[in-house]
Amino acid sequence: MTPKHLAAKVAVVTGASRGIGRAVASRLAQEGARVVVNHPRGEEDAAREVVNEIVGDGGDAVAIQADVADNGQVQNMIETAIKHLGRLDILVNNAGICPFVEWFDMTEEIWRRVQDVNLNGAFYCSQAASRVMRDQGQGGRIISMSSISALVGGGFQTHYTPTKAGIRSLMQSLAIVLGPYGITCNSILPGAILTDINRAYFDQPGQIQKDTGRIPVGRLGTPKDIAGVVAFLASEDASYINGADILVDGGLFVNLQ
Ligand code: NAD
Ligand code: RM4
Repeated sequence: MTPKHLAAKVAVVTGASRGIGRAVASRLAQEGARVVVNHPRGEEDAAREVVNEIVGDGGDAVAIQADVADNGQVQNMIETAIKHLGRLDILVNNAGICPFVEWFDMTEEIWRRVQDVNLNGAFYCSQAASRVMRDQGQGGRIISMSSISALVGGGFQTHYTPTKAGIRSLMQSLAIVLGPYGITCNSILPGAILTDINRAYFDQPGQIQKDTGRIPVGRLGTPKDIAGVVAFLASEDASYINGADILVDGGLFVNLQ
C-alpha cells in the first residue's frame, strides 16, 4: 500500500475513544483520511485525546458523541459528520459491549442492551452511512467488527456471540445490496485482543498465560493488529473484496487438535 492512500477520504469510526476503535481512527488518519471519532456520553475526554493525537500528528479529526443504539443519535452523527467534513467514504462499525454474564443470571435488560449496541447499532449506522454514499455516487466501504465469536460460542457471552454472528451476516447481505453502488461490505473477526472489554477477564491470575498457550503465534492480539486490516479493507487494493470476513486471531480458531 502506498502512503496516504486514503487522502481525500472521510471515515466514521464508531466507538473510537478507546481500544480497537481508537487504533483504527489513528491508522486511517495516518493513511490520510479525515476521521470522525465517535464516542458515547461520558467519554468526551478520551475522544478529545484521540482527536488531539491525530491533529498533533498532522491529521484531521472531529469527535462526535452518539449512542449507536439510538437511531436518532446516529442520524444526527452522520449529518454532523457531513456538516464538518463534507462527505463520507468509510464507515467502521466498531462500537461494541460484552459484559461477561453467567447464563442463569442473564436479564432481559442486559440481553437487549447488547443487541441494541452491537447489532442494531451496526444496522442504524450502516443504513445512514450507505444512504450518503449512494447519493454521492462514488462508492464506499463498510467495515464491521464481528469476532471469532461469530464462529464459536462463549459461556459468558450468550448475549454477545449472536450479535457478532449477526454482524457478519448483515455484511454478507449488504454486500449484495450495496455492491451495485460500489460500496463494499466486509467483516473483521478479531480473536483475543487485550482491551477494556476483556480486561477484568485477563486480570484473573494466570489467564493471559493460559489463553496465550492456545494461540499459535504465542501472544494476544493488539488493537494495531486489527487497525492494519481495516486500513487494507478501506484501501483501493481491497476494492474487489465484498461480503468477506477476515479472521485475525493468530491462529486461535484452527488450533483445535
Ligand atoms: P473497548 O471496550 O476497548 O472499546 C469499545 C468501544 O465502544 C469504546 O470506545 C466504547 O466507548 C464504545 N462504545 C460502547 N458502547 C457504545 C455506544 N453505545 N455507542 C458508541 N460507542 C460505544 O473494546 P474493544 O475490544 O476495542 O472492542 C471494539 C470492538 O471489537 C467491539 O465491537 C468488540 O466486540 C470487537 N471485538 C473485540 C475483541 C477483543 O478481544 N477485544 C475480539 C473480537 C471483537
Ligand atoms: C470477543 C472475543 C474475545 C473476547 C471479547 C470480549 O469477541 O470473544 O475473545 O475477549 O469478545
